[in-house]
Amino acid sequence: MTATQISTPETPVPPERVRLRLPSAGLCGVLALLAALAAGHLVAGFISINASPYLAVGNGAIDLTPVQLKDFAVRTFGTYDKVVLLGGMAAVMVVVSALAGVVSARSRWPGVVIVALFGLVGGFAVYERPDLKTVALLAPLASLLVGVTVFVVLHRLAPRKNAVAAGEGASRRSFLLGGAGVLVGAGVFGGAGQLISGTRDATASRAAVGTLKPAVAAPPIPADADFAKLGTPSFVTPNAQFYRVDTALSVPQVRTEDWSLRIHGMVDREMRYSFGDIRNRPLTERTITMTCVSNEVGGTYVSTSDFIGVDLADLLAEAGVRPGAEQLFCTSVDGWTSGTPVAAAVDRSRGAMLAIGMNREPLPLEHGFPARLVTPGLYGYVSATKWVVDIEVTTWKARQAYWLKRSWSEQAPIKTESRIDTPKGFDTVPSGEVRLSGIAWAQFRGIERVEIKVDNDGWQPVMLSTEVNVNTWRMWWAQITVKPGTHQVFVRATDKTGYTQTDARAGTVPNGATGWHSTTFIAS
Ligand SMILES: Nc1nc2c(c(=O)[nH]1)N[C@H]1C(S)=C(S)[C@@H](COP(=O)(O)O)O[C@H]1N2
Ligand SMILES: [Mo]
Repeated sequence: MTATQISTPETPVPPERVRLRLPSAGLCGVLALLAALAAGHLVAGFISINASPYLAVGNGAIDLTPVQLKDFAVRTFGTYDKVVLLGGMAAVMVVVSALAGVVSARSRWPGVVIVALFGLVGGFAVYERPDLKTVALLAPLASLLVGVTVFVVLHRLAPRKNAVAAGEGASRRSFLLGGAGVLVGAGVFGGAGQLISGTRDATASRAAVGTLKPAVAAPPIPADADFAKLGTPSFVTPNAQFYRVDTALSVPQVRTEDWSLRIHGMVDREMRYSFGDIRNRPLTERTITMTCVSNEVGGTYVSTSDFIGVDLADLLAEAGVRPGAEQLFCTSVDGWTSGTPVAAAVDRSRGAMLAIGMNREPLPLEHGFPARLVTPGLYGYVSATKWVVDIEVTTWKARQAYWLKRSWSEQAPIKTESRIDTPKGFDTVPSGEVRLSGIAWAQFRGIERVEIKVDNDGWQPVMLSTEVNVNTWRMWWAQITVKPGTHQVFVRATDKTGYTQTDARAGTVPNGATGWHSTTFIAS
């Protein structure tokens, strides 16, 4: 005991004297939150990083977010939508926990209750995840216990308002020391959780698969299949640039040895395939352009890859699809589901695949390693389950897939679309001859014609690239002559069924955007 502490009055202190200073009270809340999150993250490192209450709450928030808001987030922040979500959540949590501390200035109980509630929300979010077992609840439990304990301890250490000046110094010192300890501990334990989960990831498993050689290779892409020199995308999208859309906050980590695909439901024989079973079959390679239903007119959620895998129709034939079956209810390891029409999946002319590779490499982890579905001509949410582990052959009535429950359509053929890539909006180009370029797609029908309309002129056809196949995009270019000033160009495509894109604007919900893309540029 130091002399200063002995001099603290022993007489009961009036209530206003024991109040915490508000900044320290707020700090108690925030530090308890950090400690709780770190403890949960550490325990989750040993089970599954998705059991981390922070990620589980984020994933839960994604599933609960109204469809318009989610669509807005995907369109606005693109692949960063998840960073924005996690950052936003962190901000909200810090504010709420600081408030929890502040309202506990007099008594620790409000804060204890709020911190415990945080833990329960985390526990509920973990409990709700289809990919986690009951042991995963240990992570939010650790969060709850550590959060409450840290809060109580710091609350006891925190300097009191109006405390006798002599006692205050010591108290503030031990509080700051305790706080710093919590901060360092949270960093160390949270980081350890991240590292430990990293040792369980699928990177090594993917590397072990090695280069994939198809038995039936896709025809080589002709040199004039794109106009990349004029500003279109390259015909085949490099894996690292392939658009990514999914609801998974942390990329599911599935090692090949842990993966299998079950096909069951309205089938004659239930089938189960291991990764080896698939990989050792003769593999087929197909060049396919995928598109997301959330792609706005002029958007970038469209990419092309040489997918390697096996015919989905072969696997379904081995299982023996029974009459009356309508959809493949496909489940990802993270619980996400899609409903693919059986008719599209068994149509060999369409060529739906269980893919294990993109551009001769195993699937990148974020694109579904070890295996995913790809169904040409249908938007990804009904056709392209990543990390797929289960296919239940069933009816539309019996099962409702993830996005179907959230107001998107059951049937989702990709709409005929076109886009202008150059000039970009508000580019300035020399007047006179101007080159325009872009892309068009109408998967499984094929592009017949692309036209542009400059200012008030009529529609004029453009040059199309060599067609690779009807399931891929086609590039276009045109040369026009313009006077100095501002010009607006529209583009529209016609597919091989004779359908020409409508100018009627429709949003992405429920089954894909419509309308003509346009660009406005300045000729100087
Ligand atoms: N497991 C899982 N698979 C999924 C999704 C998802 O959220 N989870 N999103 C789908 C959607 S909406 C699209 S457009 C495609 C995108 O595939 P990509 O990320 O490889 O481009 O994946 C589909 N498969
Ligand atoms: Mo999508």
